[in-house]
Amino acid sequence: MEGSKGLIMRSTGSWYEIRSESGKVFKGRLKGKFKLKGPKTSNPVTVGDRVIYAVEDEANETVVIEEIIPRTNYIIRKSVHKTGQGQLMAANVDQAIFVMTLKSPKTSLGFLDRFLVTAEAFRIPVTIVFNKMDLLNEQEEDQIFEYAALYQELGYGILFTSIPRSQGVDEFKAMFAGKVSLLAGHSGVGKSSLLNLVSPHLNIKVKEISDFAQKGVHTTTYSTMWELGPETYLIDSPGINELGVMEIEKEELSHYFPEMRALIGECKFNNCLHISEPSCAVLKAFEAGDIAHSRYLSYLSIFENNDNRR
Ligand SMILES: Nc1nc2c(ncn2[C@@H]2O[C@H](COP(=O)(O)OP(=O)(O)O)[C@@H](O)[C@H]2O)c(=O)[nH]1
Ligand SMILES: [Mg+2]
Ligand SMILES: [Zn+2]
Repeated sequence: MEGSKGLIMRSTGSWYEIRSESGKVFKGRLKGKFKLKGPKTSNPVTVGDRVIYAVEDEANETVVIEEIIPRTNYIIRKSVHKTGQGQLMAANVDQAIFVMTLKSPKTSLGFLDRFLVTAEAFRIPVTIVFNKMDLLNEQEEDQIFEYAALYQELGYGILFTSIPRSQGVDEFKAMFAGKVSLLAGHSGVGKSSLLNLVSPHLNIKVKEISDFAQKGVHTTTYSTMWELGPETYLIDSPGINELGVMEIEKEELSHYFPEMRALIGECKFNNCLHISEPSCAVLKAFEAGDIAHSRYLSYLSIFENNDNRR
């Protein structure tokens, strides 16, 4: 059993829950002299990490984590205690699914854009799910289609859903298969309801998934991973909705707006911030209507570090 491969499903700080390839769950700890290769963080291993472990105690089903398999990506957030170290929230995330609604409750484009910027920074593809389509009148529906066209053009996946109409529900279920996903969005948009359709037996456990959007409340939290099906996992991270407030360097910000990223090389100054510089390709595109007003506003808002989460 030496050198088996496993998946980290849960962490409590010093102990980890590791799923073997055959589906057995072990309790594991890090090897004493654990060599860290990744970023400097308060927790070296996180949910979603693929690891190599060795069985330590067969009877007690405990293992020792010997190695972390290189990550395809990871989510890190500034440490609660500002020790300069970040906290790893999750690793090897295949996709994020962002559920939003135009009303009951309203999700602002600013909140969406902040989430998208963070996802771009961590290289996580996003699908935007517009839920509660049944609540919209014709005008509001047109508004949603306009949003959808904008974000589709930017490269994001789009899905329209309504639970009472069973609209988009099969597509929603299919999105999860064979992937490690994050589910995000404001409280009340329908995440739990949609998730119940994907995996009814999880029902109660993940009821409060990603519903931690309370402003300013930072607690030490650990992510958990739920198995929805074969090779299909959902990361439940209390910090997901806080990702939108992650600090990003001003100089880097435009890299995380796909429509700006393509233009950056054309600005006169290579350190252009696209605010008021002369011969700025981004400003030119904005003035020509090639960059959406709402997107540029989000850029400015994040740039100024305004709290624009709602
Ligand atoms: N009209 C309508 N209501 C929905 C839909 N999806 C969810 N809801 C309702 O919205 C409320 C909040 O849903 P919930 O799943 O708890 O949202 P969460 O906070 O994102 O997990 C519940 O009363 C759901 O029944 C939908 O597509 N249409
Ligand atoms: Mg919920
Ligand atoms: Zn510029």
